[in-house]
Amino acid sequence: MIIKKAVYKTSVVEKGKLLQDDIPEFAFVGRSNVGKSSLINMLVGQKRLAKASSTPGLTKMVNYFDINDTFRFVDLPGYGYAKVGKNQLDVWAGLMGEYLLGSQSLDTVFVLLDIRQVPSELDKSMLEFLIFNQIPFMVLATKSDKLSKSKQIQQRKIIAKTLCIREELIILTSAEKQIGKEKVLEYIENKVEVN
Ligand SMILES: Nc1nc2c(ncn2[C@@H]2O[C@H](COP(=O)(O)OP(=O)(O)O)[C@@H](O)[C@H]2O)c(=O)[nH]1
Ligand SMILES: [Mg+2]
Repeated sequence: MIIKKAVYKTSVVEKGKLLQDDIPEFAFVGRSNVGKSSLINMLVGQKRLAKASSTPGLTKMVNYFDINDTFRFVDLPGYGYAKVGKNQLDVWAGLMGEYLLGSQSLDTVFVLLDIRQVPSELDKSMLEFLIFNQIPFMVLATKSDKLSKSKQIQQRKIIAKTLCIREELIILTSAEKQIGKEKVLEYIENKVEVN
């Protein structure tokens, strides 16, 4: 699939205001700084559609992008900054939880993980949440350019094991080196076709 058109639609900061249109949505979640904005930009072939920020975790909003007039990318708030621990539940009580449980058009959640790191407790609870709620997901391991090929394969095994998922659910990506673009777009194309 070729992305011919990708435009910013809107941002939502308040609960109750999320879009409910009949357009399939592919959402991106992950820890702040994991490379979410960079990956969205890489997929659509634009430098700054989703802003890559160097001050992570400041804005808690849901950003929508219309792609090829057929589906949407949804950039969800980054999690895991500052107050973890007793406020961990706030993650699910906030906009992200409302989106994940309430969006009628959600097709798949792309969970981004830094390929160099063992998934955090929050990453694990995100996966458990998606599985428990039967929300389809794929794991995108980001920044794979930072590791050698053999290290990438090794890390992918570790991530799969930590999350108790099959390795095939993990796509290796790099926004820097344009890795994984075809695989992700092919996945989306197949999902949009059957809908
Ligand atoms: N080497 C490398 N750096 C990346 C890659 N993707 C993102 N980064 C860097 O990681 C930082 C966070 O990226 P950003 O897209 O803003 O992350 P977000 O907070 O998840 O949206 C930035 O400094 C990016 O330049 C990648 O594929 N390779
Ligand atoms: Mg970002």
